Amino acid sequence: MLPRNKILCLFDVDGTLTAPVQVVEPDMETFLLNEVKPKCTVGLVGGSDLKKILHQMGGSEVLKKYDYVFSENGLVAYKNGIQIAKESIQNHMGEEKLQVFINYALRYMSEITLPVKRGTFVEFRNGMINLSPIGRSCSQSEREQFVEYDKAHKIREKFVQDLRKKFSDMGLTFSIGGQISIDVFPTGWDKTYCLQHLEKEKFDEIHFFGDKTDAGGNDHEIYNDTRTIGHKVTSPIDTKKQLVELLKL
Ligand code: M1P
Repeated sequence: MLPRNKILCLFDVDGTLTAPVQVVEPDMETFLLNEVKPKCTVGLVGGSDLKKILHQMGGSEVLKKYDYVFSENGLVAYKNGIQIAKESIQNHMGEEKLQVFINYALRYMSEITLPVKRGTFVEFRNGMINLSPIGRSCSQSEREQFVEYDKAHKIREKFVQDLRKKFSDMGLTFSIGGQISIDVFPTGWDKTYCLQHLEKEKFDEIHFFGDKTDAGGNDHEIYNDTRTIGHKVTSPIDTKKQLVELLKL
């Protein structure tokens, strides 16, 4: 067995350590901290922002309990409770390019006619821009109506095709994730982004555990990355079972 500082177990949060959008179970937390952590370095990597990861994993003490905490796929990175990196889309793209992009997207959306249109067509987040032709402030029933309209008229599909053509040289990825919007982020800002923060640590093995490892899932890239040994899990119980086998607990 490798010494603790040579082996890293890196965990997706949602669906891997916790049930989807739930808080970690106390016995899972005890298992991670009392059985797994003495055997290997432990890191968390989630697509959500830090606030949500801390909430799901047990509060602000999480930053000190785990060796690494990577929120927003590692755009915000902590090691032993200390922030070691912070990146944002405006810093990466620069204001000028950002405005060219946002202005174009708003112009495009202003020319679409839908059954209803509401507000917040552009939501600016730390690591991505979320574009919604109906507007994020729509009601639940308006959201559901848009889902059906979009299926029939391919509003988002056509929008993505147009954006890909128009901004082919901007190094951006356009993804239809949810129901009413498109996520736009710099190519490579998936979970593999966090691996750059680990390079100088020279781990012999980095084991990644995640549940959304299939193509299109947000664990896919890091699970298949040559720098990691990927473990596909189906639930927190399965994660625990696989750890017991891997670490011979
Ligand atoms: O399911 C993930 C997506 O959830 C929301 O999408 P929508 O509001 O379109 O249903 C957004 O938060 C989006 O960014 C995210 O990918």
